[in-house]
This record gives sequence, structure tokens and C-alpha cells, in this order.
Amino acid sequence: LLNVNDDRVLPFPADFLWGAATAAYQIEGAADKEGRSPSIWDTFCSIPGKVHNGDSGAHACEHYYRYADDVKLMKDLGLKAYRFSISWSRLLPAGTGKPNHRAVDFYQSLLSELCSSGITPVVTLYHWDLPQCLEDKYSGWLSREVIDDFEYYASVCFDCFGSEVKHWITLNEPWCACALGYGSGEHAPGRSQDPGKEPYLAAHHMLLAHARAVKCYRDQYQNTQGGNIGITLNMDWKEPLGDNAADQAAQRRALDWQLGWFADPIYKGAYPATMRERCGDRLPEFSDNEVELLKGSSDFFGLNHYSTDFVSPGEDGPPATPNFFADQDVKNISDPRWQRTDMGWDIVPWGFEKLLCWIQKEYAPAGGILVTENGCAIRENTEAEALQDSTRVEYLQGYLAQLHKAMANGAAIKGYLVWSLLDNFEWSFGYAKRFGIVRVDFVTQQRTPKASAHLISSLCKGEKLRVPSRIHVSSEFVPFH
Ligand code: PNW
Repeated sequence: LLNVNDDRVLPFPADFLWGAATAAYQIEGAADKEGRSPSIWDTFCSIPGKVHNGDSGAHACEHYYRYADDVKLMKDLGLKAYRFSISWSRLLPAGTGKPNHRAVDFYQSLLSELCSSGITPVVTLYHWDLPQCLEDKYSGWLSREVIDDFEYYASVCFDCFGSEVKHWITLNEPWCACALGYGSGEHAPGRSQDPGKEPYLAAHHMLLAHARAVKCYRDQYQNTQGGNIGITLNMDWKEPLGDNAADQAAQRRALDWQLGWFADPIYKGAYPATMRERCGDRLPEFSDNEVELLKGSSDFFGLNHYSTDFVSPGEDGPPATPNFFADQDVKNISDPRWQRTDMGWDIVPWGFEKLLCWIQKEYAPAGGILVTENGCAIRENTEAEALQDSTRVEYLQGYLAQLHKAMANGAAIKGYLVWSLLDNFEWSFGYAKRFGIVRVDFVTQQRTPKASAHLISSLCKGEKLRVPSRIHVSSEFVPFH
């Protein structure tokens, strides 16, 4: 299927927000320093067998100490935007109450470096690192008490950092935090004892916490600070395996259980009908006031996207009743011809275009779509191999060509932030998986931009995207049945 055309050259709007993303626990290090208290991820990492190689974010990229050099690096690359997260347990070591002034200083210094370098900060309030003291006090996200505490934490962030921050994200990927934290137990807090109930309960409280933080921002800060606030959801594209009603229904359920679970309450005021039918009273209900609070509670649609699956009815994972994964009745299937990343995630650029257009059609999000993560882990055995990350470059060229196509087809996409700026602590995979466009040597902490960093850099500087002819940009894929 060789495409014999010349390279395609794709222009992006001048105000397109190009940049890179990270998260606090994955890069900061200084985990038990400077007044920070443990989060549920510190605890999870200390349980033998939970994280590859016994790794943790204790040191990570030492970004807490190296932030000034890291911003210099971003400036040299010409990044227009940088997404990072605030560590709740660094800012509020007791989960609530008095802020830790060293944390306030740290994030203010980081923000002032970014602003003086002309880099727009995009700030996530919660990237999975709940203060352990709140887990101990009332079981964290399983309790309604977390809603007030999250709102208070958010208000402290708006007070301390809101004059510099114009783009706030309440929660990162609540799907992962709920499905992996309370269903499979692969993520903190590592619970899988009641997988038919706890994921739904945690998600319910996350949605309400999100909505209360948004209301707080809109009522008390938005007029004076002039920023916007939204949520980031993760979604893989799901393509029906066959052209039949059963596989199409499986596609709908797959979309509902991953994206609709959170996007429907926010954009439509209710959980998806499929979830309500199949979960019965295991799915909590929103009161009328809560529906009003949730509806429209995102100024933009933050999207993290990595991969695509074909789907048909069936079960993925261990059958236990009732169970979050079994509830969906979806089997994920990959085409054996697809190339895979080091995570084992399939590289399927056309799925990105389909997903972006589907979100545009299904939710027509006010404020547009901001891609807050996309990227890939590649096995890089040597430094030389890492710096010539041709697989990552091709991944990005393919996915960005499809994003461009989605824009041409009407998807209102405001920006794109690659995951990730730095190789970092990849959760339960520890340091074994490298997502960075910048290489990190974890012995010396030396940073070196990879070829993919130069690609992102060229786009930040307003250059057009060159897509080599060997990269197929078409939604006409060869069916796999
Ligand atoms: C996202 N999945 O995590 C997170 O937002 C990042 O912190 C993370 O480093 C990045 O993507 C790469 O993994 C995900 O199992 C973790 O589908 C797991 C899944 C998806 C996203």
C-alpha cells in the first residue's frame, strides 16, 4: 500500500497551543522533602510487587530541584505551552488546612520562570496523587467527604497561583483512577475487593468534586483571574469489529464505559443509558442539584489519547460478579498487523481522527477540544537509539496528520500537548517505559532532547508538519474481521 505522493505539508493555525505535558509524582522527586506528606502513590509504591522493579517517584527526574533548568530546556525548544500538575500533599500536607509555604514558593517560582519564558502554563489539580492522610481518614475517593476537601484544595490553588494560570484542569483521567485504582487494583490505592461498586462510587465523587471546584472557580475567581477550567478524560478509539448490530452495540458500550461515564454527566447531565441499565443500583444517582452543578462544568474538553481497539461483545479480564469490566460486555481485539509501542499499545493513527470527530459530534464541546496528552513509550536500549527515536517521530507524524484531518472535518481542536516532556516514572511500570521527547539519564539526571523533541519544537515555532509519504493518512483502513 505504498503511497507514491510526495511528503504532505500540513499547516496549523497560528494560535494553536503546542506543548508538552508532565505530572507531579512522575517528575518532581523530593517526595519526603520540604514538607510534602505521602500520597497514595508513595504508599502503593512501597507495597512489594505493585510497581516494576520496586521503583517509586521518590527521586524521579528531581524536577523539584531542577525546574529552572527544565524551563530553560522548554524555552530552548520553543514550547508554547507546558502542562504540569500540582502535588496536593506538597501544598496541603494535612490534605486540608494550612498551605506549606515551601510548596507555594516552588510552584510560584516555576510559574514565574514559565511566564518570563513566554510559556503558557496548563495546570492539573489532580493527577492521581491523593494525600495518604485523606485515604486513612475516610477512604479517600470512596467518601463524600473528599468533595469538600478537593474544593478547598482547588481554592488554595486558585488563590496562590491563579494570577498566572489561565488554563486549569480539575482531574486527569478519572477513568484510570477509578478503573485501575478500584477495579483492577493496578493503580493506587490498589483496591479490587469490590470491583462492581467501588469504581462507580469513586467516579461519582470525582465528578462531584470536579463540578464543585469548577463552580468555586467560576463564582469566585474567573471574573478577576480571567482563566478557564475543564477536565481531562482519556479515551481510546473503539471500532466495531464487524459491520453488524452486536459489534456496533459493543462499540457504544465501550465508548460509554470509558468516556461517557464522565463526559455524559458533564455535557448531558446524566450517566449513559447503557450504564444505568446494566449496573442498576450499583451506579450512584445524582440529585437534581447535582445534575445542575455538573451540566456544562467544563470550559473545554481535555482529551488524552493513545490507541485504538476493535471491539465485539465479550469479556476482557477475570470474570467476577459483579465487576466493572464484566459490566461492559466488551472484548478488545487488536489487528495483528498493527505495530505496537513498548506499552504493547497499538499504533493506529486513524483512530485518533475518528475519536476527535466523534467527540465533536457527540458533545460539541464549548471551548473546543484540547489534546492534553498523546505520545508513546519506545524501547530505547542505548543513548544513541533514544536520541534517534524514529518510531516516536513516525507515531507523532501519523497522529498529528490525523488530528489535522479531524480539524479539516470540523473538530474544533485548540492545541496539542505531547506526553511527555521527560522520560519519567511511568506508574506501575516504573522507569522501564520511556515516554519522553527528552531523554533522562536517571543516574546523572542529564537531559538530552530526542529527534521527537525537534519535531515538536519545529511545530511550536510555526513550521508546517511534514508527513513523509510512507505514512498513510487515510480513514480507509483495511478491514480486519
Ligand atoms: C496516562 N490505560 O496514563 C497518564 O495521564 C499519564 O500520567 C501516563 O504517564 C500516560 O498516560 C502514559 O501511560 C494512562 O491503561 C495509564 O489505558 C493507563 C492507561 C491509559 C492512560
